Amino acid sequence: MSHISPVLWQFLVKWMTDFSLFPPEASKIAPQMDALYFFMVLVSLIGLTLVILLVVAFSLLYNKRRHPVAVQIEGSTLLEATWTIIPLGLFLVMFVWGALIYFRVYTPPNNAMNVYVVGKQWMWKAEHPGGQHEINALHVPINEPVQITLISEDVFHSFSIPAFRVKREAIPGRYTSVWFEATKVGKYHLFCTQYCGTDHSHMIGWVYAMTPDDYQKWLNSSTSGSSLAQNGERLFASLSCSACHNSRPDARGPNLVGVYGSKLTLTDGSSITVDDAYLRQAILNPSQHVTQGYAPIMPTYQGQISEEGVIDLVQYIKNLDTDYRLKQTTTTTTLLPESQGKATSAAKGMVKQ
Ligand code: HEC
Ligand SMILES: [Cu+2]
Repeated sequence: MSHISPVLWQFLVKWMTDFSLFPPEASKIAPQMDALYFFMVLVSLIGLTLVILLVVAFSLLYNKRRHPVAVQIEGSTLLEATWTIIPLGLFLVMFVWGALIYFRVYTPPNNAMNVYVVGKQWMWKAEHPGGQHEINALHVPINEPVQITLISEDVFHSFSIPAFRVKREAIPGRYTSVWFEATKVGKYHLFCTQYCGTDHSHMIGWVYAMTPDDYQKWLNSSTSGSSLAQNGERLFASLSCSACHNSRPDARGPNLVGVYGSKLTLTDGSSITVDDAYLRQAILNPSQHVTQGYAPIMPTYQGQISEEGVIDLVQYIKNLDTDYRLKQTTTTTTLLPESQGKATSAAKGMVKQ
């Protein structure tokens, strides 16, 4: 849209930003979304003007003084076809345009970095893969696609960053995701836009869009000492997952190396691609989908692991197909003296693969 009149566009955007009627355009999708929005406003304004003009014109042209006796007018096919086809065309343009943007917003690119965000009465907790945690704040690099994997610990929340034009529900018991690519360094509002209880209005925070260099510095300065995957590895040992999931020939559970992204065949013959949501489900509700060739002996961990813990486990299992294992084993097994034996045997089992 901006090519129509750059000056007018600049003026509009600046005016609206300064008057806080409109959030800044700070992501790649924002100008595209706004173009559609302004198109719709424009079409509505034209329609409104047309209707008002006709009302005024007709009430002057056909008032009682000029036409004391009403004349019955039969329909006009041409007229009716015109006022049907033109609006239909306009609405179809909006529909197709909107659908294209919708698919773009909700389909993260494969190379997107992932940040987990957990909503809870009444705060947003963000977790970066490196283990950096933050509350009611989210640091992201600019010019890089960022995927947010969302979940709620209690009720429905809605994760919204107006400056990026993204919004997605955080649902208890299910991962949802949204993605954006920030384009401008700055500090932007983060909201919960779903009424979620007494302190809903306090469920707000800030998004800090930084240059990749600054983001890297921030990552280094806020590290908690271990990555999500490392936390997950410790949980994997302390919850005795490794008792069944190892690569020993007599293992009672499947080997989880490389399971992420693979296609599993289930006992009912259907097949399923393993993603974050599937891993979460497999841990908390194992009897729902049982992998073919295995007995349904895995206990449920519902209520025993927090959402953050599940995220750690998911991140650990996701990374089992990389050389992460080899690099981390030594550091991690020394961190948890009480379950060192278990951790080491798990590590041995996994590394062999
Ligand atoms: C008593 C043994 C046992 C324990 C303990 C156990 N599992 Fe399992 N797990 C299994 C079996 C058997 C399957 C395959 C059958 C099924 O899908 O339920 C499985 C399936 C899975 C799957 C689905 C992937 C696949 O290849 O089928 C995941 C993910 C998983 N387990 C993770 C875990 C995690 C994480 C823990 C610890 C919190 C854990 N398991 C504890 C036995 C176990
Ligand atoms: Cu909320």
